[in-house]
Amino acid sequence: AGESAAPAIRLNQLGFAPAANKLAIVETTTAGRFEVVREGDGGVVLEGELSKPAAWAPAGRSAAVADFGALVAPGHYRVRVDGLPPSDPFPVGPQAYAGLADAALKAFYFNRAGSALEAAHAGAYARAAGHPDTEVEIHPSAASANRPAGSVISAPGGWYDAGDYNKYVVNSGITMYTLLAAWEDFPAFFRGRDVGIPESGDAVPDLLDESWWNLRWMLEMQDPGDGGVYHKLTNLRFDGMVMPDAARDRRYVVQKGTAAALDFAAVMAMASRVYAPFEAQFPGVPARMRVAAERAWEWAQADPDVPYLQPDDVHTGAYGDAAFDDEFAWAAAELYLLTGEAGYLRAFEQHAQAPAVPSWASVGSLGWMSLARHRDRLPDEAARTRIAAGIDRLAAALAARERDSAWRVAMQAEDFVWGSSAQALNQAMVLLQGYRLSARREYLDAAQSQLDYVLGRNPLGVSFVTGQGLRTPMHVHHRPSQADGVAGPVPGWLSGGPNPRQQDAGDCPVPYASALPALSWLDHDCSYASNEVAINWNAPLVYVAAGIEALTPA
Ligand code: G3I
Ligand code: 9MR
Repeated sequence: AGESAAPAIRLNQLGFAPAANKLAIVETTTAGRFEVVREGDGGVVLEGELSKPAAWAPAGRSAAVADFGALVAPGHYRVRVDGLPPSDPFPVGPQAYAGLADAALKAFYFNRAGSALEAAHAGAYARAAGHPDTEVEIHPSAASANRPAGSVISAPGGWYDAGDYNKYVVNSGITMYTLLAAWEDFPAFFRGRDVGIPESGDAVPDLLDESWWNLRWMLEMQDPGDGGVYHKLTNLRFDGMVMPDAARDRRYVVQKGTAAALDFAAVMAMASRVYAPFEAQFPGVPARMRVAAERAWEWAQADPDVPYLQPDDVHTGAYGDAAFDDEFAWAAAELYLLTGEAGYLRAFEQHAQAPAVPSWASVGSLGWMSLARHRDRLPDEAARTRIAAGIDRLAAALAARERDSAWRVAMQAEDFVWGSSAQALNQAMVLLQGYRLSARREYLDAAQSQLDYVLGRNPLGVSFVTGQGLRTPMHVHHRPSQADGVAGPVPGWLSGGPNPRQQDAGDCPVPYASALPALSWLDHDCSYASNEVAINWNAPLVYVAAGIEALTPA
């Protein structure tokens, strides 16, 4: 169903839980009525008035809202409006997004570096191992007294970052936060899941087994000599569009930097806390993570302003960032929660800015969210109030934007950046944080609305997750998906989404159909700027799918 035309009535292609808010968007300029009909006998189960049509700048189109939240009976339905083709059929029923959360987590397994994927777990996507990374060269930019340029280290495992085969510490930062936060916020959901990875069925939830695959790689990215952390493990140039085992270029660790050290410190401090109850399965690991976090923090105290500067001979992803207050704030927050030392809380207060929707380069709000989650460990009521209020302000602003937009989404033109689908989901994560703190139903509904956007209630009528929905991306920029000889893409991956900058236009043989922010998407494997996949984009998909599943009332 990948290429069929999108209908004028758009909705979440996976449907809804019975108690969820339920919206459809009708592309129309005229007011009118809508009805919801049962699949099968066509019986009308609900009628209502469309909202007054309004424009939405990112799509340059007018739309009206059909609100059918009153429909709670499980079943299969369509939305109908006179003069338009009916919507796709959609289900209402329990466990609406449990399978989505599983698939989104399973995608990380499919991107494991240094591991064969066996058919028992990977099915049609079974493949040989690639990139063992047991002999990785120290790039001249990363040389130190104990590890001179050209010497060799071992840093196996981890996930491929995205559609490429390199491994980047900074992008692993927000990714690990989001996955471990999903565990901390929704343990009951994840405790019961079996996503079919080699470790499924052991004493550790699959979410934490899969996360360990990347954490154990990250630990090797720290120089034992000085505690500094390499920015990335990479080829000098991107691999061709081949399977992992056919990609044999030499691998390097490149330049230590402040962002890598602090993201690493934050992740290891958080992971030390999260894995502590699993000491029996990971003996010695929480303590090792704590030491690693403290050493990286100390490195950054001594080198507080070392941006990543891409060496001339390195041409892979940069993940360059020159502002470190947010990384300091996040790492300080996690280290405070791990150690209880007041100095870290002072450091958080010194560096923290008002929370913003997070991204790989903007991680300050991750510290706010961790402190809010563990606010019982804050020293006093004033601190607890301040942290909760900071998150609530951002959630309230996003909910107001969602409420006031014609497409009922907080996304505005400037949110359509490289990875806009994840921007929508990170907005949803903030809304869910706000909901957890205040139980304001409008925050949960707005988060649902953001997920609806990603799953098809958008001007393209596409569910941006491979294999999840009726019209999904078929040609993501993802080397295994392109090279494996299987017709469909590897499932469970979030496409980056519309990005009007179109930085890949020169590499694409076909033009984008539109330059409008919300329409600037190309389902072609050339399109790394709008149709790549990435671990930091899939992580909020895991978080939001599980969170809405867990938080929507039964
Ligand atoms: O910093 C400017 C900001 O000031 C401005 O407001 C904004 C407006 O669009 O642009 C900002 O810079 C953008 C930057 O991301 C930060 O969001 C750049 O235009 C944009 O080109 C850049 O895109 C990054 C892209 O790599 C190219 O470097 C993406 O965020 C990042 O997700 C992506 O990551 C790649 C890795 O490099 C390699 N692996 C695949 C991965 C996913 O495509
Ligand atoms: O495949 C690469 C993708 O993972 C990156 O996100 C993207 C931007 O850095 O670059 C892709 O590689 C392309 C390169 O930048 C330009 N020549 C074509 C490469 C493959 O499409």
